[in-house]
Amino acid sequence: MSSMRALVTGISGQDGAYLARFLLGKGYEVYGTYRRLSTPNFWRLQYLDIFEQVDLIPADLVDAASIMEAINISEPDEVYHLAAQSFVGASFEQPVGAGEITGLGVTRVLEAVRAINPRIRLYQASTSELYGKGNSDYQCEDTPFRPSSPYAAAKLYGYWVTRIYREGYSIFACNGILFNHESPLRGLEFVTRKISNGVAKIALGLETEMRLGNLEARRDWGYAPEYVESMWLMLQQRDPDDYVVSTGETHSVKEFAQRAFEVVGLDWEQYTKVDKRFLRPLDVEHLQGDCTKAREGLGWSPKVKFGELVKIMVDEDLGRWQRWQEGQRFPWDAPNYPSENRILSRTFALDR
Ligand code: NAP
Ligand code: F7E
Repeated sequence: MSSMRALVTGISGQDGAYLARFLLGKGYEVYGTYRRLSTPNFWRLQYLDIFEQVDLIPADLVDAASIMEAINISEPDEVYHLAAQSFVGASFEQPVGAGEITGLGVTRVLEAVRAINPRIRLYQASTSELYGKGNSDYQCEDTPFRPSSPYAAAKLYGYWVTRIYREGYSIFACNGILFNHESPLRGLEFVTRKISNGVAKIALGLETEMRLGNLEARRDWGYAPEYVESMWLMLQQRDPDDYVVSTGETHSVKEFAQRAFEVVGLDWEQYTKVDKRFLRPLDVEHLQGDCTKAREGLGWSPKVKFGELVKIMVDEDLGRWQRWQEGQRFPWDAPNYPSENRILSRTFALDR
C-alpha cells in the first residue's frame, strides 16, 4: 500500500516542524509550504533533523494560485493548515494583514480543496484566542467566542468558514481549538520563549534584565510536540468535528517568570521590569481549557504540565547559549533576533 501524503502549510513554524516530524514517524510522505524570504528560515526543520526528509513547495496565503499549485503538486490525503500570521501583538500593528493572511487565507485553502479534491481531509488551526476577554472560568467547545484582537477576529472567520465548508460541501474539515502550546522551537516574540531565552542569557551574564508587559495575564500552556498529535487524531475519526485541546491548568505570566528564574536559582523580581511598551490595546486576561471532548473522543491527553514545560524551555535555551559561548554553531534563531527594546512600533508608542 502506498503511504499517506500530507501537506502542511507553515511547515517552517513551531507546529509545522513538530507535526512534520510526527507524520514522518507515522510513515507519511510530508510536503510543506513555505514562503519565499530574503533569508532562508528552515532552522526548526534542521534542528529536528528532518530538513532532508520533507518536500518543500513555495506558496503564500495571499496568493490563491500558489495554494492550488501546492495541492496539485503534493496530491495530499490530508492538509494541515497551520500557516498564519500567528503573533497577536503584531496583529494590532498589521490588522489588515491579519485579516488577509490569517482569515481569508483559510478560505483560499478550503476553496483549493473543494475545487481540486473535496475528499482531502483538512485540519484548521483554530485557537483559544477566539474566547477573548471576560469569558467563563473554563472554556470548552460550547463557550461563546468574544475575540479581542485582529488576530482573533481573523481566526473566528477561519473557524466559521471551516464549518461552512464542512456543512455546505461535505468536506472533512476540523477545527482544533488549541490553547497556547510552547516549546524550545517557539518564536522568540512569544512570552514563554522570551522569558526562557532572557533567563538563560541573564544566568550566563549576557543580559542584566528582562522587560515584560502584562504579568497578570493567565494562560493554559501546554507542550507543542504533544499537541500536534491531536491534529492528526482529529483527521483519523469517522466524522469531522471541532475539539478543544488544552491542559486544564492556568498560570500567570508572573508565575512563568518566577518558575523560569527558579530553574537557574535566581529571584525573578530582581531582574524583571514591567514596560508598558509590551502591553496590548486589549488583552485576554484568563484562559483555561476543558478538553473533555478530546480526551474522550480522541483519546488524547496532555502529559507535560506547567513546571516541566518551563524547565524544558529554560534548560534548552541555557544549553544553546552555553554551546554558543563555546564556539559551536548550529541552526538556531536567537543570535539573529534584536533586543525588543530596539523595536519601534505603533502599539509600543501609544501614550497610555
Ligand atoms: P508560527 O511558529 O508563527 O508559524 C506560522 C507559520 O505560518 C510559519 O511557517 C510562517 O512562515 C507561516 N506563514 C506566515 N505568514 C504566511 C503567509 N502569508 N503565507 C504562507 N505562510 C505564512 O506559528 P505556530 O505556533 O506554529 O502556530 C501554527 C498555527 O496554529 C497558526 O495558525 C497559529 O495561529 C495557530 N495556533 C497556535 C497556537 C500556539 O500556541 N502555538 C495556539 C492556537 C493556534 P515563516 O516561517 O516564513 O514566517
Ligand atoms: O502572550 C502577555 C501577553 O504573545 C501571552 C499565539 O500562539 O497563543 C499565542 O497568543 C500573554 C499575553 O501569546 C509580554 O499580553 C506579557 O497576555 O505569548 P503571547 P498569546 O497572545 O496568548 C494563542 C493561543 C494563539 O493562537 C497565538 O497564535 O503574555 N505578555 N508580557 C507578553 N507577551 C509577549 N509576547 N511579550 C511580552 O513581553
